[in-house]
Amino acid sequence: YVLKDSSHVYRYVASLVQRLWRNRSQSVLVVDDSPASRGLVASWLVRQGLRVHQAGDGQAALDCLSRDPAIRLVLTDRHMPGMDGFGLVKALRKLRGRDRLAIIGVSASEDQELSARFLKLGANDFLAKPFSYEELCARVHQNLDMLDSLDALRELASRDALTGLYNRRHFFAEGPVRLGTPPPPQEQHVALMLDVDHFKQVNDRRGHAAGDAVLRQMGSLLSQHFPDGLVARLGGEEFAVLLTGPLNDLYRRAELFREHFSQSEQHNPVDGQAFHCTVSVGASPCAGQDLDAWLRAADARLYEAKQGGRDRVVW
Ligand code: GH3
Ligand code: MG
Ligand code: MG
Ligand code: MG
Repeated sequence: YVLKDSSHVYRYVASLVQRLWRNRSQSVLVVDDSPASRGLVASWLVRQGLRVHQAGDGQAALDCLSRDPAIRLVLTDRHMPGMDGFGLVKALRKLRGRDRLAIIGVSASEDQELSARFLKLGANDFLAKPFSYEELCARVHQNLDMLDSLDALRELASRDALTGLYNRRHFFAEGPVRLGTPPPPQEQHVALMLDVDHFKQVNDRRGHAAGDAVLRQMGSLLSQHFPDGLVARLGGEEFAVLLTGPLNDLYRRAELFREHFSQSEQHNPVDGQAFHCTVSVGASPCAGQDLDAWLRAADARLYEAKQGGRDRVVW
């Protein structure tokens, strides 16, 4: 069998390994006032390799979720003392959307409306008691797979395809979040705007592939130098970094980066020729709460760097 269709076997093993790895890293929460049925469901999920928490009512479930924010899926009973299943779904949805936390409503009631009410309140799915081990596993995995797909899509939508850095969309979504967090004492938020010097010449003289290689090199050096920063390619050969730290430190790091980039050898992937590129950097400490104004200030410094002869950092 292995010899007849090895690629099929490979795919199967790969998906199995992926699922086991995924399960190990994911927590689920089982909420039911009956210790017996809660325990049974929990043991079935443990058998699937998942990390399982248990809670006896809605409030205990909320406490559990705040203790372990890594919980990805909640299975909840309908009838419970105190906060019941419907109350819990409503409360959970205020904390996290359908695309971040999966909720499966569970109940023994014969009421036909029950599943619809669970779904209308924000549950992703519904299981009617009694259910089999197979059905539980199928629903849990389908919901976890959906969350994984959405995570993968979100990641893809936030990245620049050429450099792997964050893209403009993500930068302008996350920038204000960073800006809204006050820096520790003695530290400041600083924006760097970076632009490759005479990049058009690289394209014109050496070809577009050589230009792309420079951009990828820029991406990898930026990630290497600023792992603590919000690093993005804003477009073309223009990059931005938001950093937090003591001003002197950040100044030194920006200078070190410029030097490293200018000294590193670039390679034309077409003819193998080596060449060098430089970068100009404008830096501005943050004043106020407006990301656009902050970036305009850094951009004005970048313009000065270009006017001043390029291959330099201007503050
Ligand atoms: P300066 O030193 O003043 O910044 O000059 P420059 O030549 O770097 O600036 P200019 O804005 O004139 O040129 C930018 C060039 O970047 C033009 C465009 O063709 C090129 N470019 C934009 N995006 C890409 C890309 O994804 N790949 C490649 N290879 N080139 C790109
Ligand atoms: Mg109950
Ligand atoms: Mg430019
Ligand atoms: Mg340029």
